[in-house]
Amino acid sequence: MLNFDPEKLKKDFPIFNQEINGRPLIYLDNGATTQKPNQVINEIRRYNETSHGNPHRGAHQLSIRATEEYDNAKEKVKSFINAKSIEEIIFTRNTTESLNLIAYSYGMEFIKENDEIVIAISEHHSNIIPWQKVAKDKNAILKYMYLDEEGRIPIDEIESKITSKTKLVSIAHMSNVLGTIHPIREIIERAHELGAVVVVDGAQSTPHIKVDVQDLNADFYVFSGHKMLAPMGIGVLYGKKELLENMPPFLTGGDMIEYVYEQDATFAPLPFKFEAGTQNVEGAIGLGAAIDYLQSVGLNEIEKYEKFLVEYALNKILDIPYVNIQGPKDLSMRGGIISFTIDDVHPHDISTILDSYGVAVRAGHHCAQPLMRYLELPATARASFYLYNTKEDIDQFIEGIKNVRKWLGYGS
Ligand code: 7TS
Repeated sequence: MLNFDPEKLKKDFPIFNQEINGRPLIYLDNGATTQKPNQVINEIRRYNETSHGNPHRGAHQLSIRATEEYDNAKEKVKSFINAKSIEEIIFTRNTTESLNLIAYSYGMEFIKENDEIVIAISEHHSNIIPWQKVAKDKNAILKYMYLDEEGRIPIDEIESKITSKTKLVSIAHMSNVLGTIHPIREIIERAHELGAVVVVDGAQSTPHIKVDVQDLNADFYVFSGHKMLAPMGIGVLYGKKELLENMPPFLTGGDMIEYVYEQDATFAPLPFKFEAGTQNVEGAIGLGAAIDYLQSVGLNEIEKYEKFLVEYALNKILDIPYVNIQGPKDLSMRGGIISFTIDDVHPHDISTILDSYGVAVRAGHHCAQPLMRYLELPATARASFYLYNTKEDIDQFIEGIKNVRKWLGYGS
């Protein structure tokens, strides 16, 4: 039994008060970005109407209020992922910026010639390109863990790729294409035994499953607000304090300094050392409100509900002979993402035809071109679920799928 009613919860999201092509909007592109509840929209409005100022810069009331609200949002993030202190929480723009910060600051400082960096073939470009750059600049080696036919990383692949030469492993907790939940606990244990640090790209996991960075023992954990009901332009980098303390600043300028002299400067303590310039305060406040909302439902409940939705959808899709599914069949290894193809139909046509049924799904390479090449697919269509999706949404999605080939003139 669920502790929330998805139909009722959906009413919190004003975007659903509209029709698309004469049908109720069915939003199944949550892997790309999510919608906002009134609780988040109203909180950002309240901040702008009562408390907007530049934090950490002034003694006047609005600056003080903005500082308190910004710091309070950081406290919420800290508790949400169970970090030890707010010194370990850096606000960035998004997952991409968080990964770049780690690559430029940690990678450029600590990766040396012939060191190995290990990632998975299923990574998003954001978790590939920064490591390509570090590997090229440092004459290091970028190695890939490959997947089995169900999109999982086999244990022997982990053991053969992560070795004593490995200095850093960077891995998505959940694949944005396959929905696979990777065995990051095992990967972290193996990497630590061999002295490597582990970066976890939590862009697709943090919104959907309970994340405890201390329990996982992740060295870095990154995610984006806009995939978890918050605005765009706010992201998070969690890093262990002892690592962050030894890393040089990424961006430099205002707010990240202690003393500045003509030729030199000393830097502010954590977390401010990594937060140069005026920050996205309303984004942070929106993220705080989104966390409150998610916690009021409960991450374990959300995960359970999404598993139900995926199972419901997969059972229906697997009955359709011309639809092919990517990713693990075992539900315990996958989250709320279903990538699929339809025989003889380009994924962009699937997306366009589903749009005429009011159903929003993504089509393309999903910013994972090496994975697409590995799977020998030009593209897939992808449905990705969240807590406001309902069984009826899936029924409408399936009805749309059953009509795709008919639209294009096939018999069935
Ligand atoms: N890592 C993963 C696993 C992602 O899914 C994404 C975004 C990113 C990093 C980058 O996040 P950003 O907020 O910095 O852009 N993934 C997707 C997607 O699957 N469709 O659109 C964006």
